[in-house]
Amino acid sequence: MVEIVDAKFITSAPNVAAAPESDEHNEVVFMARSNVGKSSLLNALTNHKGLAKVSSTPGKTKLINYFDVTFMDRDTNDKLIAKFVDLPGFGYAKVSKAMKHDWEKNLTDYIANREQIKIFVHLIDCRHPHLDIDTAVSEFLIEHAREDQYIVQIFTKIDKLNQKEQSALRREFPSALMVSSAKKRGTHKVIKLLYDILKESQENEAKEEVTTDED
Ligand SMILES: Nc1nc2c(ncn2[C@@H]2O[C@H](COP(=O)(O)OP(=O)(O)OP(=O)(O)O)[C@@H](O)[C@H]2O)c(=O)[nH]1
Ligand SMILES: [Mg+2]
Repeated sequence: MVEIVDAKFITSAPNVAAAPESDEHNEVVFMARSNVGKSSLLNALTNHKGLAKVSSTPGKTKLINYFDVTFMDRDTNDKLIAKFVDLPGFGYAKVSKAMKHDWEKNLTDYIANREQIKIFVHLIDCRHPHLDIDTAVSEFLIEHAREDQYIVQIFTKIDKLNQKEQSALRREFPSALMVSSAKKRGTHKVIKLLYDILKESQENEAKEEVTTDED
């Protein structure tokens, strides 16, 4: 079993220019419409109640927050270090138009220009799987993701659907994951998937370094 054994806040940045420097491609970016449950999921994944602030007032997280996260494979004792990045929620209606524009520009800049991103995690409220804004985000990601980057879709608050509704959603989005941070369901699958992607890409990068060294 893979677990996250350590997670700590490193820093906040207002934009991509102020993001922490790093040579690694090990960032997992969490993006969601405001109030979808992003902070709750970060806390559930890392088993750390107060890591990311959960709020009942949408749009509270306005900075890009960075966390150092240590994965551990309990079967092999392999460790892997990554960064989780909590992006500000998008599509929050109650901010002024100008502010909304700045905010969205900031986010799209970040997604398109932050080299270190390995995985985009797009969180969607399971009760509203077809919102225009989420479709727009999906399309933006598909268009902008590099060949070596991954997109993972996760439906949140799955405890709000009954079994029948869950099955229907699963049939419609067969490659998406489903979680409930409140009931701690689905979190292990998320951790395992992120770990497997990060691990494989780390090994590939190591191989590439060897080949370039030999040139
Ligand atoms: N039922 C249920 N409620 C949840 C779940 N996850 C989060 N919530 C609730 O949804 C609300 C928003 O949760 P947050 O984790 O703060 O959401 P966020 O996406 O980080 O929101 P912003 O940072 O404001 O954009 C809170 O009231 C949470 O308690 C879940 O799995 N199930
Ligand atoms: Mg939040």
